[in-house]
Amino acid sequence: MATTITRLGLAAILALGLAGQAFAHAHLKSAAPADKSTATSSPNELDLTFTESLNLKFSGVKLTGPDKAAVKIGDPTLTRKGMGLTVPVSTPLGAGTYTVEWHVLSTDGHKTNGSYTFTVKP
Ligand SMILES: [Cu+2]
Repeated sequence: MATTITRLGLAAILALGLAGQAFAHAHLKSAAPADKSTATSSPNELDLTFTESLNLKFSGVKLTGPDKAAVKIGDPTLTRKGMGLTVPVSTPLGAGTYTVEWHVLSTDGHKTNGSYTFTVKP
């Protein structure tokens, strides 16, 4: 009897855990260059990792330079089982602080967005 109750309890915990995951939104977990970091050379890509897998078609990144002008960057690709977004940066970035604005649609259908900055100081 005690074993049955324990099993039911475990099943309930598992079900709650899975439901919680299904309803979670995609939040930025980490990035390279990292938030508020200083890069000693121009990065050749922006690499963002999210907490959920993404729908590439509705996800994107915008890079703004120290002069507030948009920097031309490549098309994003999905990495790390759909939870990573990698964007090539072919334009060498001069010294200054850059802003990365991201917007994503996670595969559960929720949209999230945010921004962070990094500094290039060669
Ligand atoms: Cu969600």
